Formats: sequence, C-alpha cells, structure tokens
Amino acid sequence: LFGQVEAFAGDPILSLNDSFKADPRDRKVNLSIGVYTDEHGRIPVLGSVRAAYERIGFAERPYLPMEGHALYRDGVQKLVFGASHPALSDKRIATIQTIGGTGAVGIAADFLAKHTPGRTVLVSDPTWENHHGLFQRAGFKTATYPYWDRASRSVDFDGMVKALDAAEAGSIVVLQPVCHNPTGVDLDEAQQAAVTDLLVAKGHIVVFDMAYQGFGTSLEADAAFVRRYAARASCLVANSFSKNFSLYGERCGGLSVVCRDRDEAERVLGQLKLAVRRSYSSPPMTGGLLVGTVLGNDDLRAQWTREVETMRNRMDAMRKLLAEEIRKLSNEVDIGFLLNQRGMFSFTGLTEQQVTALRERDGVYLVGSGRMCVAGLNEANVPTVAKSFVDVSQG
Ligand code: PLP
Ligand code: TYF
Repeated sequence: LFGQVEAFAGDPILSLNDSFKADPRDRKVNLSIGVYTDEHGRIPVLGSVRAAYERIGFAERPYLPMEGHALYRDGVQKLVFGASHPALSDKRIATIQTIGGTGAVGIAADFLAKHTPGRTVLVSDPTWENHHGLFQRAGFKTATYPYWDRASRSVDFDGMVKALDAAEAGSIVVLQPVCHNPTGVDLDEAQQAAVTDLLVAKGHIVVFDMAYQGFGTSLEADAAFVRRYAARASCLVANSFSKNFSLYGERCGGLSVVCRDRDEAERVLGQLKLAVRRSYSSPPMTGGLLVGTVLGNDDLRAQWTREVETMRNRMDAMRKLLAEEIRKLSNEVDIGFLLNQRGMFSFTGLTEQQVTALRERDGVYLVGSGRMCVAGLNEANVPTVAKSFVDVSQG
C-alpha cells in the first residue's frame, strides 16, 4: 500500500543534534540547534515558570477554546504590541494561542491561503528553512529577497529593498523583526522605517515572525519594529515562547492579526478559530496556563523579564569572550561579525567544508551554512571553540 512512499531526509538541524548526542567524544561542543543552554550546558527551568507551575498544579483538564486561553492571549497582545498600543485599545487585533512559533506561521499560511490566495510569498535569503515549507504546504509558491551580504557580513539592505520594490504589489513578505535566524543581523531603526514605507506603499502583506523577543536588546526594544509597523498598517505577527520562556517542548506561541477595525478583527478571529478547528481543534492547556500565569501576574512577569535579561547577557558575554579568545590566538581572523550580530545565532562565514572539519576533527558542531548557536558557548568550551575556529580559518 505504501511501497511508493519516499524516505524523509530528516530535518538537517534536528539530525545534526542527534549526531551530536551520539558522538562519544568528551570535549564535543553543540553549537547547532537553536536552543538556549546555561553556563552548565543545561536547558534552564526559569524560576518564574516554576512558580507558575506550582500555582496551577494539576487540576481538571477540559478542552481550551479554539483560540486558546484568555489570559495567554491577553499576555501575548501586551507583550508583543505593548499595553498602550493604539491597535490594542481599538480592539482591532485578533490573537490566538498557537502550537509554538511553527504553529503560528502554519496557521498564518493557512489563513492567507484561504483569504488572500494566489500571491507570491517572499522570505529572506537565507531564512529559517520551514518558512518555505509551511507556506508551500498551504499552497503558495515561495521566493526569496536578498538579506545577507557575505562580503560585509551584514544586511544586504539595497538588495532587499530592490527585491521588495520589484515584487508584485500585494505580495506576502515574511520578516524576522529581531535576532534573525540564521544570520544574527537585523535592520537598524532607519532601515526598518524605510522598509516600512516601501511595504505599506506596495500594499504587501507582512508576516512578522518573532521567535527571539528579548534576546536582542530587551523585550520592549525588540518589539519596536512590529509595534511601529502595526501602528501604520495591517499585518500578521507570529511569536514563539520556546526560547524566551525556555519551554521548547510545551509548544507555546501566538498569532496576532492586526486589522483595520474591531469588526474586521472579530471576523478574522473567527476565521483563525476555523483554521485551528480544521487543523488540531484547540491548543494545549498546560503550556497555555504556564505562560498565561507568568504574563498575567505583575511579580512573575517582572521575574521573567529579569530571567530573559540573564539569558541575553550570557549570550552577549559569550560572544565577547569568543572574540577575545580568538584574538589571543590570531590577529588575522576577522571577529567583527561576532560583535555586530546578536541573539542566539552568528553567521560565521565558514564554508561547509570548514564546518565539516570543525565537527570531524574537534567535535565542534555548527550548522552546515556556517551558523553558530552562541547560546551553546560557555566558559569551559570557549577556548576549544576559539582554537578550532582559528585552525580552520587559517586552513
Ligand atoms: N521562526 C523562527 C525564525 C525560528 O527560528 C523558529 C525556531 O525555533 C521558529 C519560528 C519556531 O518556533 P517554535 O520552536 O516555537 O515552533
Ligand atoms: O533553527 C533552529 O535551530 C531552531 C530549532 O525543524 C529548530 O529554530 C530547528 C529545526 C526545526 C525546528 C526547530
């Protein structure tokens, strides 16, 4: 019956993570998958989340509504848009609890496929690979706009603007507003403003995918692009709590659609609920309660904000430490990129062969594209990584 079924090649990042686990070497270092680990190499359990867990206990588990937990949805809106955003006071944002950031992008794609079909979807080159897959699954063709400039190891802003301008009016454009995966480079404020003018003028439909809020500058500052855009025009915003709540396996995310007015938002919310109903009916409760409890309580939210800051500061410190350690070993290797990039990832510019050499020779695992997850660095492994990096860079 299923003889013709093709083998699945696997997800390259998840497969690499499995290879890492199977690697017997003691001094191996995992800088592949986008997971934050602390200075001991462990995925932290945040104190705020633990406190929420104790509060919610295990009570009855009825179905949540299709749109998710009310406390959670309210928390998403305030966190993403800010409590005093005009779109929020106008009640023209439709928000649902989703199954991680992946679920948010997936439902966004399903919603757009039904209500604004036939358009081209533009994603950055490079991007999180699933952007192509999720929009293609929904029936769209995907294309790319330039984003990474290899020579300067920064954003190819001219290339990006030209491509967005040349695209057919009303195209769907996926933007990562902060801590871009995989490059670690973001638009500055002036570039955000310029691209906003262009996107609004072209009538493009923007889908923001914000998976790392709080890992750039702060929870508030990281949302500025989205907030300013949403004050100007309708858009969709997918957000993930996997990283900033360290709740990978609970699958917590949100999808918000900023609408023209309250009536439109109510109808859009209805269609999002229908998309959920047809896909998985309703989101999971424990994750919803955990995040909703933290975001809905002033003390817990303040505690969580400090915990996000701790994660961010550690990643920044590890970038600096790696740059210093490399500098001690060599003056030839360019380390500017480590300091210009932010968030969980750095695009090193290493080639696939160099990445393979790092892995095979030294047990240092990066993604084939040269992406390094800086959250996997710690004081104990930075010297090893610096030495490998210098060795491989100097051939
Ligand atoms: N979007 C981007 C840009 C990501 O890097 C990720 C990675 O985790 C996701 C979405 C998916 O988030 P989640 O793990 O919450 O599904
Ligand atoms: O890019 C990453 O490493 C994270 C984790 O299919 C991830 O986004 C990787 C692959 C995947 C889902 C999540």
